[in-house]
Amino acid sequence: MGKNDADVLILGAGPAGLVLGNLLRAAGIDCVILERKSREQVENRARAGFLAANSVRLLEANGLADGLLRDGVQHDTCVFRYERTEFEIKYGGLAAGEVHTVYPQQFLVTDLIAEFLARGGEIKFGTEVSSVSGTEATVIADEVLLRAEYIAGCDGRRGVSRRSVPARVFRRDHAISWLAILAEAPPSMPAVGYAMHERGFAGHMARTSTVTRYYLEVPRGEDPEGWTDDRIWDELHQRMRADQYGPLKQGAILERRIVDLGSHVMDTIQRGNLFLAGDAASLISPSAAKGANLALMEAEILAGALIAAHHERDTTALDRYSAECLPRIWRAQEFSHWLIALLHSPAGYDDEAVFQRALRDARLESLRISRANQDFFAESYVGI
Ligand code: RFL
Repeated sequence: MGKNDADVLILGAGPAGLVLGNLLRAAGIDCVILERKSREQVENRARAGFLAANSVRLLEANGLADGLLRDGVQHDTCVFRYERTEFEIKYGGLAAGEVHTVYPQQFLVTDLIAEFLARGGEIKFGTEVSSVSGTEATVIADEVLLRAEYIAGCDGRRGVSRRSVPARVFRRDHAISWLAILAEAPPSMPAVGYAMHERGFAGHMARTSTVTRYYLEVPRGEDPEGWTDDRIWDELHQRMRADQYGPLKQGAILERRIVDLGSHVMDTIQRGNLFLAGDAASLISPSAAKGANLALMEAEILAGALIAAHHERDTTALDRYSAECLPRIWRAQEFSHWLIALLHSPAGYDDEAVFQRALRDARLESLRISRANQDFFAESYVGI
């Protein structure tokens, strides 16, 4: 280890940092993960659930998929409900031929922590990083200076490592907010339901046989505590047109939080010996379920580049890390923007609102009747 505290210091024990750490440990690289929360907190943080086929392949190929292959559920269906009708896209049977595996993120994180420790990795929980230097390859954690050969900034959307990379940052606020709800209730439909209603968007995403995620579009600045269980179910029933298509399976609301839909992309995601991955590198709205999948893809690319640099002193892939990741990040962003435009449209009856809703209905109609449109959707939805 020499004068360094580790070969690679990883900031953040989320999906990005933990996959990276596991791949580096498998290649015999010494790495330490610094995580500000406790182990219990990170193992209980419910967020994503939809893993793309490529993410599953990556986890399987690296011995990280036992839990998700055992308990994950494959989903290949998406339902769109709107004023005119309801239709279903079975994307698993379309051109891309791929499905999602639904496995809650906190289960994946729990598995990845256990495996990283079994591979001899070290995680310092409850350790807050306050600054990072990519040029010096140092971090300050709990007022102690730590050194490494390389630093991986996997500390998410509110981490410190992003601020240490002088990059051009492209931000987009979609000016849309969702109330993200976790309900202790079985899914009400196979996999994903998107409902467009004059009261606003409502979404349904399967999680496990006993927990389902729902979303409700709400005004910006809404207080989640103003949403009682009854009010949530009433609103979901209206927007998902339960009268017409059957009631939702109800249960206690376990979590309600506001998610402001926004994106940011940094161009570049590296500086000296500091490399960003996951939400630290780019933020994407949860509409298309891409965030955790991008995090895994970047962790894989970064692991390969760090292994080549450490073992073979070949930094070609590290030098190209941003160039390798950014086109994939932009493709995910493009689809996420497309989907946001499909799912939301202004209320009211002025010309602009009616025009926007007519365009939205035309897009839905193309998706409903055109196999080519459905193939595009399937490939973009499940691919990364
Ligand atoms: P994470 O998971 O946020 O982990 C970052 C970690 O860094 C720690 N940290 C620090 N540690 C030390 N010092 C500091 N200064 C630190 N600052 C931060 C944090 O405590 C944390 O443990 O980032 P990562 O690894 O990049 O993973 C990204 C994913 O978590 C995220 O993209 C997804 O959850 C987004 N997302 C979804 N993605 C999907 O692919 N499919 C989905 O279905 C999906 N659903 C969602 C989502 C995100 C949601 N929210 C909460 C915005 C649903 C929701 C509601």
